[in-house]
Amino acid sequence: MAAASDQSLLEAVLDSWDRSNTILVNLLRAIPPERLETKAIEGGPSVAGLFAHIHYVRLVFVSEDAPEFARELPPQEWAAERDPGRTATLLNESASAVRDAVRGRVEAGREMNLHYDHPILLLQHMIWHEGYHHGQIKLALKLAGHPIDNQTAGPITWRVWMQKNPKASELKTAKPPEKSAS
Ligand code: NI
Repeated sequence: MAAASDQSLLEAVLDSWDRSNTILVNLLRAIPPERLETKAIEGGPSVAGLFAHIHYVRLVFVSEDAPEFARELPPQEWAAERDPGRTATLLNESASAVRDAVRGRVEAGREMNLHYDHPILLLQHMIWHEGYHHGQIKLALKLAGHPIDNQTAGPITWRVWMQKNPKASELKTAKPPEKSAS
């Protein structure tokens, strides 16, 4: 396969990751802050805890598989952040770490250190993992009597995957911030 074609496939894969993170952050922003403590079952994780878990898992896999792109791990996997704005910032940062790790290892032609037959599988694993928890979050809200209706969910989730030439405003959260200096 020609190198140019490889590059365009990589960009498409990275775009899929950006869209997946946008959808996750859009879901977070669609949930009233007072409902972040909702749980599907007694003793299970809260909605806020699930978002924290997603962030943590991203960073653990980056640290294990491409440590040159590792960022500081939160002290606790399920430590729920109460401020959705802060959670959104963290999710954008960990999305950026995954993106950098996958791009870095693909472009360097290097394998991941511990898992995966190809660096792109890290990204696809995270998309699968986060879709799994996305459904759990929506179900928890539904069971608590606060469903996100389809009119709200459609444009901020499925449409982000499918639409061609998404408008810049809708992609804004898709672009993780540039890596911070810290
Ligand atoms: Ni999980």
